[in-house]
Amino acid sequence: MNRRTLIKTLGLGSLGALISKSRGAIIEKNIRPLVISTWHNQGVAANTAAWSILSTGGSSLDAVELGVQQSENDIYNCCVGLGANPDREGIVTLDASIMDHKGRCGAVAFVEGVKSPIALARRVMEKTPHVMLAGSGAQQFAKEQGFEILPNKLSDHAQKTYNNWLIKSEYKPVINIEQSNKPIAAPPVKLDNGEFNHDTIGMVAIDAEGNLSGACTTSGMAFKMRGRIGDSPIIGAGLYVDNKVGAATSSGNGEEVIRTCGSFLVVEFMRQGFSPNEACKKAVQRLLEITPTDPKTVQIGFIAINKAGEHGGFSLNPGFDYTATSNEENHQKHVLNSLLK
Ligand code: SD4
Repeated sequence: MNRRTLIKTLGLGSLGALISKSRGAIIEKNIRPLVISTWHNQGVAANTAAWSILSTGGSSLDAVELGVQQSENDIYNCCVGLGANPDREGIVTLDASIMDHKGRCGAVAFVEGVKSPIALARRVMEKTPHVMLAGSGAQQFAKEQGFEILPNKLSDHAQKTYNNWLIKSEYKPVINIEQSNKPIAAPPVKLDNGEFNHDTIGMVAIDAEGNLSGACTTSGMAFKMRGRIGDSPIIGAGLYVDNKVGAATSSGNGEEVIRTCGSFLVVEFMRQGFSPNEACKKAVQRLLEITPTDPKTVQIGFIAINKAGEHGGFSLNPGFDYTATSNEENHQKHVLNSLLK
């Protein structure tokens, strides 16, 4: 009996107790609540906040919003929120998306002066007939919704990093800027080169009711061209949730993720019965097949959970990790396997 027949025969596709096939063995779990987020350094603070909601019976939607806001509020974060690195004109522009178990989604892209783009993305989802607002329109909507609009003023560390960048003005994304050999306590944490050690945060969660949600928020690639939008606010690229199957999110070079509809692809592989780990690996393999970029020069990581509370992830190059929190795991760090070594 093949996977699909098995799932069909057992009627599990619609019941939600997904079974995934891993290394020949059928695994069935039912772990909930559960939250995972990209990277361990910022993931602990984010998961702690999300867990405060999930562990008391709250919804995965509230959990992921509060979770990723920890990174948005962290003024030392190089890659999330208004303290992050700017574009090449010296302006911080933010991207974010959120999606819930009902298939509702909202996103903002290329937005300036908004402290919590994820909260704004949620407003787009809940208060408008649209999915995505960008640029000045997103900012206008933020004002209408009572969000404070802050002037563009770089944080001290972003100003310093930007000044350094201006010397050569070379756009050269650095892979694994997040990787550090230092033990991670609380932010801010510096890398050996003196730069702050954080990244885009993507988070997916399942609550006690079994409902899935996800959120992703970022300042995008540092020193990007003005107007550039990455994968993080694009539903299906940086984030995707299907309440019958699972949820996935990504971090890394967004252009590569957009090209592959990465998070959607991960969820579709889980729908076919692959475990979160295998689904992420297959999405990275697809990416490698079609990318016109030298794969050694870019980094991409996907992380995912399925309806049964299994989680996993896979990256293109080594050095990527994520944080898992459930009744079984206390902000556990998981290092991703990678396709290239
Ligand atoms: C982007 N995926 O804008 C984001 C950035 C990121 O590590 O994840 N950086 O492409």
